[in-house]
Amino acid sequence: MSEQSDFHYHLNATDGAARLGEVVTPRGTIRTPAFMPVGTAATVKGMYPQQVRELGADILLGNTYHLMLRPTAERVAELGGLHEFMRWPHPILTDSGGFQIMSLAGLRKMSEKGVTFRSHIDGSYHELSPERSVEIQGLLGSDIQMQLDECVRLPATKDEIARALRLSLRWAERSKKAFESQPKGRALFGIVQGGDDPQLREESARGLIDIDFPGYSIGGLAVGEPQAVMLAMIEVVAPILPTEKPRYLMGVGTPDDMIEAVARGVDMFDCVMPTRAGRHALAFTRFGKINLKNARHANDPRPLDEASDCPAARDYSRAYLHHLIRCDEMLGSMLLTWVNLAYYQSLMAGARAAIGEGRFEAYRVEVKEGWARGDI
Ligand code: PRF
Repeated sequence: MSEQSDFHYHLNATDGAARLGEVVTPRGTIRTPAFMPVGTAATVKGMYPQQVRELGADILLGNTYHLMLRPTAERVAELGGLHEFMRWPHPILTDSGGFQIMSLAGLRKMSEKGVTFRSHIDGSYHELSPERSVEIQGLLGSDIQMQLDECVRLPATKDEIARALRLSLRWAERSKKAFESQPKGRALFGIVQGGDDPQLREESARGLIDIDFPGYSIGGLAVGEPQAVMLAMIEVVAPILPTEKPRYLMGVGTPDDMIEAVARGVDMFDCVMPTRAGRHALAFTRFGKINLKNARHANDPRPLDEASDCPAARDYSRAYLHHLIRCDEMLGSMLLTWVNLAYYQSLMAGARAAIGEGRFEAYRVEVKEGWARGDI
């Protein structure tokens, strides 16, 4: 495979700490800052792949944990890999499974070797080691893979955070070794842990940089700490990370979290928020959050945002959306998921344009004023 098709990152412009760039993979280029819609079970719930693409998504996220249980990585591989299986030919990033085991699985046991856990679906026992996680992500055909890590919820003691980050560093090394046999052009990211402790964050980042990865994830945030703590940890980690590699803030977040993280040098995000909130009647717009369950929308003929490019935000009345939700109609979930993913993508497109033109600070102020003003 040529140099050209190898995985790499291009930093095209900076504006303060904010970065405009491109992550180049053989399956396509990811324009950063990027939001990656979550396609946990080989589907972005309620959306057609082509529709997600048309909103401007360059990459989706898939989950080792869910896919190893159903339909299994081996089955996906036999069926041609995850891209072919779900008919998404563009890049896919997969999470390693540890975080999902912690939040979803029953009975878990952590050891140096890995994690054993019980499936949340049928209670069956499974094992996940750093090596097996990378093997599964390889079988899926993931373009950007994550090391297996241990994420501790906050608040936690310094000892507990230190133990988890050091275990994650040892797993990072094993993951990298296991990844060596995979085809060129794919990437494995190390994951920075270290909780809410600046010293431990630095230890984690430096340890991963010594091992050397083509990109770095920032994990262990948005797990119970205030936003100010999360942002402070990004301010510790981002300046240590190599400028020529992409940085991915895992599982974050709200539009405000993303704008603030971009301002501190983060390139990639994923979160279930736009899709999950959409299934729960919550719309993200440039006027802030709008809860369509609220009876005040029952007779409102206005669309969510008449100036939006998204048909779901522009062409359907709030009264109709409210009605669909009241009746538990699946179109209600589909339209609001569409609205939210369109908004998340437009927020990132706006950030990229602003960074390129050296006006990111003005953009940040402008979007925040819109959320503060509200929709009426
Ligand atoms: N580790 C992994 N996946 C994650 C996280 C983490 O720390 C988070 C934390 N916000 C979300 N997803 N592997």
